[in-house]
Amino acid sequence: MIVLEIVLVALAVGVVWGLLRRSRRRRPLAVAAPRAPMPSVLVSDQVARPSLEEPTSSTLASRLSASRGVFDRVRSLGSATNLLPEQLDTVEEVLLRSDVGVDTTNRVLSTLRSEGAPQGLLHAVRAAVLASLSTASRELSTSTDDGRVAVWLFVGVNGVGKTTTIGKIAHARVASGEKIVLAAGDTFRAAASEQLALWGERSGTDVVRAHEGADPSSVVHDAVGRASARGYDLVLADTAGRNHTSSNLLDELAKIRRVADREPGQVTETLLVIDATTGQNAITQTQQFLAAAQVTGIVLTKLDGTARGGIVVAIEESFGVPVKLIGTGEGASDLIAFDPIAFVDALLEV
Ligand SMILES: Nc1nc2c(ncn2[C@@H]2O[C@H](COP(=O)(O)OP(=O)(O)O)[C@@H](O)[C@H]2O)c(=O)[nH]1
Ligand SMILES: [Mg+2]
Repeated sequence: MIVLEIVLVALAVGVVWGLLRRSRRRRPLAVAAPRAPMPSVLVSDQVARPSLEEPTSSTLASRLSASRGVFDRVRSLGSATNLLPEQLDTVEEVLLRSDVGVDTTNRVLSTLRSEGAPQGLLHAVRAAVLASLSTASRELSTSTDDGRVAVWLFVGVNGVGKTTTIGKIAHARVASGEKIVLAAGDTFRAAASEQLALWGERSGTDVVRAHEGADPSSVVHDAVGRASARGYDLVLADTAGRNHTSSNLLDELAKIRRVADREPGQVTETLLVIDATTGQNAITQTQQFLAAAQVTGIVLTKLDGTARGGIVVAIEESFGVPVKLIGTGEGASDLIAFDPIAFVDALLEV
């Protein structure tokens, strides 16, 4: 009897133990689902170095699709060689809508009238637009006197894309082995230097920054000192762009430039950044800055978001300052050297 009782108790204990184990084994399974997305990996990835790779296989033509769309009607005239008045009207309307400006439009039309279109209208428009673009060098210079550090200053009104452009350039140049320092010279808002610091972190670039309201010239001065001490190649200096009609801003830019150009620094480029979506307003901004800032080249941003791509032509024809870079998106690799032929073909090629 006692043996039987012991066996029964042992069996009961075994069953209860088994059930407990099963339920214990099940419990973690039950809670595993909500715990699975715990973002420990994501968090450490973000902190370390988020990937800058984007799936950008799109062509220039597709990036410029809105501007390209404006030229659809010219493209459809294609190989017409006998110029009818209504065809010239179409060309005129399309050129004006694309924002190449009145002067360029008139010149293209008079070229068409005088020379005709022996190889077809599209070919003639392409040649005339290309002839309106600058023949000045579009190289970005880093060549300095011995022992000095090249500085590129980025100027332009608020929101045009200065900080983003600096981030993109840092990304590309660091990837090709250059050593760069970013100077957070927009001290107007703390968020501006944080934005630059983020780009610095993403591309693995040193950033010199100061507190909100600090003297931007001293930030640039410190960045040049740091680059010089470490034997770096280039300083990319951000600036504030609050208001292009404010003479204070232009005075401040002149001061930053003086400081940046003092040994061991040497300003080799002053790049005016312009937002292509502002169309003819861009022309007014260009005028203001050219007068004050010794601009050596233009960066035209946001060409992906506008049908007014012709503004490139208007700017170059009006001012003779070459567009050196164009922005075609918000990603790190959406900045390319401006190539007139590739650009005009992206708009006009069938
Ligand atoms: N679509 C598009 N957006 C851009 C481009 N360049 C800059 N941006 C955006 O424009 C906004 C302002 O840029 P930011 O660099 O802060 O301008 P900043 O005030 O001149 O420094 C940001 O949202 C950028 O992502 C571009 O080429 N294409
Ligand atoms: Mg900025």
